[in-house]
Order: sequence, then structure tokens, then C-alpha cells
Amino acid sequence: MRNPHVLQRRIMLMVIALLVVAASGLVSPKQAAAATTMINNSNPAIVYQNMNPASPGRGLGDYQDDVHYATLDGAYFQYTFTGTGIEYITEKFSDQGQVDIYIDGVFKQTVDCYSLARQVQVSVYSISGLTSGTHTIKGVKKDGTYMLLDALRVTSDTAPVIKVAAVGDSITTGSYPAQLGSLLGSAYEVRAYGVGGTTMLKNGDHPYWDTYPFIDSGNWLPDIVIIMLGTNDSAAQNWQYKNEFLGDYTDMINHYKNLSSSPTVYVALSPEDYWPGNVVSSEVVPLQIQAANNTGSTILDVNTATKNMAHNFPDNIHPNEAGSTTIATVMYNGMKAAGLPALVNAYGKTEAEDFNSKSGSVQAEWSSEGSPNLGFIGTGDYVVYNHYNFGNGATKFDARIASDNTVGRIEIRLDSPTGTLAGTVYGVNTGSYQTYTTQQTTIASVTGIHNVYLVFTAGLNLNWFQFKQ
Ligand SMILES: [Ca+2]
Ligand SMILES: [Ca+2]
Repeated sequence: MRNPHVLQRRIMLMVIALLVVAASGLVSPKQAAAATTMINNSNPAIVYQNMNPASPGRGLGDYQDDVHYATLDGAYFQYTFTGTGIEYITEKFSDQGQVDIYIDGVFKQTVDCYSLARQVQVSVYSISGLTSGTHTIKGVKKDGTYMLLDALRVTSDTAPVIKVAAVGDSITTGSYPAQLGSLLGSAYEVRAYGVGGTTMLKNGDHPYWDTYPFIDSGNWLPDIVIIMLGTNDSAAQNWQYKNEFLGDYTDMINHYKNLSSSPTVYVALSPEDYWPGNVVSSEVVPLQIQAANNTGSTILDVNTATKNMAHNFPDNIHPNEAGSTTIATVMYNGMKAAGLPALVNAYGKTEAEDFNSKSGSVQAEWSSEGSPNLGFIGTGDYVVYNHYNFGNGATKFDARIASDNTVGRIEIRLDSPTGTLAGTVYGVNTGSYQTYTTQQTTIASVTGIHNVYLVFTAGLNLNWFQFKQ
């Protein structure tokens, strides 16, 4: 974490920062429709031809700190997975070239892994919308000095929808996120967005702000974000900027809170640092507490929980498995105490105006039926209702609608505005926009937990809806 190559990295990171700024406008938010699994390059199910593991512990921010590499053109990696999509995640650098990507034996695209500055954990290729089932990705080295594989991210169509982004440094690249995922259970997905050596300080020697996982963690539109950054900031070359720590921390909390998914942000106090003379507990943690208090964020007190257990921090900084268990447990207990997002019973009546988020001109207005309705609906507008628990399956949808024409439509979609279409409500002419009728629509069976998206065609008002088994 305390990197000796500070100067070299600082120059490199300045270049990355510029590239990130240039690229960030182009990154479109990923749709949140499905569960994903990271497959590390070390996974024995990956077939390699003329590729070898690089020395582990490269310390460059790789996923799980390792990669496989090839020097011969024509070398390849191949992986067979079950799901609907996959991403090829690797490093880009000046000694790398092009890679030909095949899906199910069909050439798809040549991706370019060349970059003047080193960039880690870059998703250089992704495909989605494959038919649910077994598929194979193959990446073949075309040119350049090296081809690397860091990880593959598989998308499957079983969809736990409460998304937890674990943001942090090398401590977050350890096992705590996976352990926290086990504690939270199957309705949650915890994704680790840790990058080794990174700082909260924008003027630190390796700011988290300048990494791809920082961008990706926001694009994922998480429901919950856990930030645990500060350990690397405490190093002398970074802590000279300590007066900026509170402001930078507050900025990061607000960055995540302002995402369209309006996540709950937790401030994890950095673990006890057993390095002699460090200032984590004495100086960093008090500022983390202040940042949490200034933003109304809940604190997860990892610092107190990891005191007096030097045996669980063998290199004085990084937790071993037992240390990661302590971190995951204190986080889980803190999140539970603060109230984890409740699941909504899909079979209760939902007032349409009680949406979690919306897009377009649609808004609540006075209705003739006491409870407000959604009106001012434009075509393409949508409203979102989070965390609906369908259990064994909904097959009908009642909608309380009104219109003076039959043009309006409501598409019931799952987990994104373009997600699975469960059914369509067709508008009926009730004589006026405030004369309501309950219209029942048969829908494709919906099971499990989903965010419900109602996507509109203009021409009707909606007062309430209710799924039926
Ligand atoms: Ca890796
Ligand atoms: Ca209503």
C-alpha cells in the first residue's frame, strides 16, 4: 500500500486522470437487471493456451492482485460460462496490443488494450443479451508485446437487486466484501470496488477518484455504498494534505448520494493500523467521523472493532481472513442496526405516486378519488418502485387508470426501463382523465425480488396498482 514508486506513479496518474475526465462523459450507465459474478484469472475453469500467471502481488491494482499474460501472437484464453453476458476485464498499457474476441466461436470484435498510461481493471469488452444458457468467450492475442487477462465478469439472469458497492483500497480487495455478501444473504449483491494503494485525498499519490472502479461503482447505480478509504492517506507523502481530507471525503459521499439510485452511504472508519507511529486512529478516523456527521451518514466502526488484534493484521495493515471476518461482521451489524432496505410486498396496493424515482414529466396531481394520481405523463416517461418481493410468482396486474382515449399504455418492466417486459396495460376510454376504472392485465410470471419500472405511453392517468398471484 505504501508504494515506493511514488514519483513514477504520480506522473502516470496525472495522465490517467486526464483520460478519465475525457472518457467519463462517454460512459453510459449500465442497466441494473441481473446478478454478476467475478471470475478471477486464477479460476481453474479458464482454459489457457500459451498464457502463464504473472508473478502474483504485482501491486498495480489488479483484481485480486494478479493476471495471466501471453507474449506469443495466437495465444488465447477461453472460458465457458452460464449466463446472459460477460465482460473481459484487463489492464491497458503501452506494451499491449489488440485482442480478437469470439463468443460461441463467432468473431465479435477486436479490442485495443494499448494505452500510453497504465489503467487497471478496465472492462475492454462486454456483451449482454445472450440467450440464457451456456456460452464461451475466447480472447486471442493479435499483436503487441503482451496480452493480459485480469478477470471476467459474468452476468446471469437471476436477479438479486439490493446492490452494495464496497469502495476502498487493498483492504477491500481482500475477502471482507464476499463475507459481507454471505451475511446479507441472497437478496443482496456485494461488489468489491477496491483498488490497492488508493487514497481519499485527491492530492494523494494514488487517488481513488482517478480509477475505473470509481467510475464503475457509480455506473452500477448501487442501493448501498460502503466507503473505506483513509489508510493510505495516513502515509506522510499524502497526509501533508490532511487539511483537504474532510472536504474530499464529503465530496465523495455526496458524489454517491447524488447518483440516480440515491444510495445509502456508509462511512467505514478505517481499520486499526498496526504500523508504528501511524496516524490512522489519532488523525484520520476523527475526520472520517466528521465527514459522516456533516452528511448525515451512518458510521460503521471498523476501527474500534479491529483494535487489540494485531495477530489478525500480519503485515500491520492488511487483515487476514479472521480480520476480514471481523470487518464484515461489524459492517453487517451496523447496517442491520441502521435498517437495511426493506423488501416491499408486491401483493399490497401501491399508490402510484409513491414511486422511488422517476424520469420525464410525469408527476403526482390531485385526483377525484382522494389519493393523488400520476398525471402529466409523456411518452417514454417511467416511474420506479424499488425492492418488490414477488415470492413464488405474480401473474396479474391491476391498474387504476383513467383516460378520454385509448392511446395510453403502461409497460411493466423489471429492473430497468428496458428490462424484461412482464406485461402491458392498454388504456381504456373511461370518459375523462378523472373517471377511474380498474383494469386487470395478465402478466408473465414474475418471481423473486425486482425493481418495478412502469414505462408509459402518454394518454392516461394512473392512481394505484396491485400485483396478484
Ligand atoms: Ca486478477
Ligand atoms: Ca394514488
